[in-house]
Amino acid sequence: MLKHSRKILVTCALPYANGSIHLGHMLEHIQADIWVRYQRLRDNTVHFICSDDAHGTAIMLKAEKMNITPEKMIMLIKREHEKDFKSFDISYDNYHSTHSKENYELITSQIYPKLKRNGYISNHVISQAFDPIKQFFLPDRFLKGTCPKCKSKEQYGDNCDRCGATYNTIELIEPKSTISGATPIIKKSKHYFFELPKFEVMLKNWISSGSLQDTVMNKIQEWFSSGLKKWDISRDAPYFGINIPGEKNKFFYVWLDAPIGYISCFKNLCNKKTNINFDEYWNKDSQTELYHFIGKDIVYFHSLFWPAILEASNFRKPNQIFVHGYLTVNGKKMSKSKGTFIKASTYLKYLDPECLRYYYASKLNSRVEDLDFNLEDFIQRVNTDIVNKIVNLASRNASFISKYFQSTLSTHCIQLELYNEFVSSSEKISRLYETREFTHAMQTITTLASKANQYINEKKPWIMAKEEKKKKELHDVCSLGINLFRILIIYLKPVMPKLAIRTEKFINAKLTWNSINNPLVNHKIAHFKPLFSRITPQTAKKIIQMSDI
Ligand code: NOT
Ligand code: ZN
Repeated sequence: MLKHSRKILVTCALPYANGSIHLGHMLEHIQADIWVRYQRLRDNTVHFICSDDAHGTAIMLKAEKMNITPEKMIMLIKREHEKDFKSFDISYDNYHSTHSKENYELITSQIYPKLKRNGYISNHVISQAFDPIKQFFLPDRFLKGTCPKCKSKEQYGDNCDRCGATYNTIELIEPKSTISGATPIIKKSKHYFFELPKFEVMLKNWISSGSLQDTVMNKIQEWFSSGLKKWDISRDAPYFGINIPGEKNKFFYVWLDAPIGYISCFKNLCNKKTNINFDEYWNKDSQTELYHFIGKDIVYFHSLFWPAILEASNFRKPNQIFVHGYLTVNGKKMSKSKGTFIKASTYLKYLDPECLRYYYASKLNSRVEDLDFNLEDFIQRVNTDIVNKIVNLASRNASFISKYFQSTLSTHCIQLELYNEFVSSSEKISRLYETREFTHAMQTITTLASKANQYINEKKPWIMAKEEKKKKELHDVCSLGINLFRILIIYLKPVMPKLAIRTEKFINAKLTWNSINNPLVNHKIAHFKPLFSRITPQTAKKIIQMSDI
């Protein structure tokens, strides 16, 4: 029976264009890429997209500090981001920027006019902290002062790290601008608001359709019980962003144009390729699937604002939001001063990207849990699982096949029960990939690898090779070993695409999911070359030593 192939659009959160990609970002992009590659391996159609998030005050200030225009800075950073993602084999079909023609047009001539027309935009004059030296309104993160509740010092403008209180910037005691050090003055200005409370019923329905993980649902219930509030979507000049139509000195808040970047990136992809239909993916009644991979810090934007904006402007909503936890390094929060802030490019100087892909896969599940990159554990896990268990299975059998049997596998497959056990695990492994239980999927694969090795240990081909009358059995045993190895690499292909390519060359056959049912018989393989290198602790340590460069 022919199964209908699914049509899926997948995104990662858009990285800010003001800094380098680090191992924390990579957790999300690798998680999504594994899921995407799995879907492709199962013959589903996937469009996997991302962009740089290029607007906002932080980007404007960073460019000013670097003494270049924001346009120039975001261009340089985008180039660097794309290079890092490519090096880690993140298989984006398109990588765009929110500072783009498509994004500008979508927001100014489609989405915003629709929001206005449908009565979802209002404006009010509000009072805000203003930096009298820099002459601009201060975002919460650029204000520090004493918490109005617990009186602890050095707290940000919107919430207190110490007691958890949230408050309005103007309530902060003895506030100071973190940019100029000046005491801010309070100034009035007109702001535009999106009427989020009008979407409460729709959002509750959307959430009850299974779009969120359980822990995320609980958080959202809290937000519902404290009441949805109107969302301030405008910012005053100077601001690096998209000008609000009909206003000279007002811009859309970056958090409005960033998610719209998901749509505009896809639009840009459709403009480049003729065979993708934009409406099929974004129309209100779209039958295709849409998933966003994000970190737990930006759940509010994706589970409340974003679906509401989509509903209000007549687009489809996501099927699910896949939220992951934070990355810690050797048990600590990533921090530049503690040597735990590891840039993607630093890692790449010393280590194979597939080691990180495997390590993350071996620890990721579908829950919103933090994941620790522990250097010792990383070295051990990769060396034990990939080198000792999996790749070793190929090398220990391949030498006999090439030495005695002209590199050709035997004409039939022995031990069908063992082979079939490998085949029948495909259902379980599929389900685990589909539900993002990668840690379980990797355990299932390595358990199979151990079984295969145990079988070879029992058969002892190195002893059989010494007896002429055992040659036939030697041929069969080693051929089975290679066939089992082949299945393992098919299962690992979403996680380790480069290892899979090298294996295809060695085995001289394409590794497809459907091919596992038929063992390779009477099939010529290539001469074995080492497929994967062991990690040496000295090299691995360098990524910590060099972490802040
Ligand atoms: N640049 C943001 C961040 O937290 C993510 C933006 C994701 C896009 O790194 N948007 N939405 N919604
Ligand atoms: Zn406090």
